[in-house]
Amino acid sequence: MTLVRYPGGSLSFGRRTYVMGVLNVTPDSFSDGGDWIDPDRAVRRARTMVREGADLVDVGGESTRPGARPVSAEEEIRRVVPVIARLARERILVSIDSSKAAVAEAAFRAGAKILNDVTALRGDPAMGRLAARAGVPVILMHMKGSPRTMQRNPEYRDVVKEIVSFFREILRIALRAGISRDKIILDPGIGFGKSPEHNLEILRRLDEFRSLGRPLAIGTSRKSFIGRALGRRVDDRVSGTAATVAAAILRGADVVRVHDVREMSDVAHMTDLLR
Ligand code: HH2
Repeated sequence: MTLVRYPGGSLSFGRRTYVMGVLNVTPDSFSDGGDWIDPDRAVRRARTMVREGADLVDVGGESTRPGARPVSAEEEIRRVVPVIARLARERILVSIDSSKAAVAEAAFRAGAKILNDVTALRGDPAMGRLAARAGVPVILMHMKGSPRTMQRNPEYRDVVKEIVSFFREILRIALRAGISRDKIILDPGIGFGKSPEHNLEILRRLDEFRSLGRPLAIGTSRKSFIGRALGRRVDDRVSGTAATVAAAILRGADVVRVHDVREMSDVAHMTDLLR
């Protein structure tokens, strides 16, 4: 069992899978853009996700979908902070999905307890030290390139080996910034600079990341490789997502980041019983 402490509590990995519900407070996210931009609706959605089995809610104010338009820190803060503050008051565990230190800092001040950084500290030189000072767990995700360019014909010799080496290097960088090893969670970044075949291979070989000795998070929910495999539009990928969630859990995923919380909580619970 691996205990990961956040300010005021802890997650104990190894016993069961944690379900992270996605809350995009954005006008342009790939599957739910515009749905939760209104703070009241966002808070209601978060409450529903918790009722349906989410252990934590991942709040983001900037879309990272391929080609997404960057957003200023001020705009991102304006979107996420009021929502986080209200969720924190209701004791809902919140992670902040951001690559900007100013946004993360405002989010921690509003009550977010976990950092989810899709750039793995590379997006903002101040992020590592900020996370260290805040004493929060940090999800470090692999991405090849930037959201603007990442889907332009990504190539790897061996996608899993390359991500493992990336994680080794990024762990060193995180430790140098003062983040303790036992606060780190790794995520191979499904869909971030990967072809559909790369995403499938990562999922088939997910157990190879276990050698790094840290909990694994994975975000397959509704992503385009599922649409490509099944010929389904973004609002019709729940079954495909369920298959990926079950497969990931059987190969060692500790956190699954999902939009369809009710369905994926069932999948996670059932798969945990079969593991
Ligand atoms: N995927 C997305 C965003 N954040 N964080 C982690 N750790 N892992 C992921 O796979 C991941 C992530 C993209 O999905 P979504 O938030 O639904 O869309 P958008 O970036 O368009 O807001």
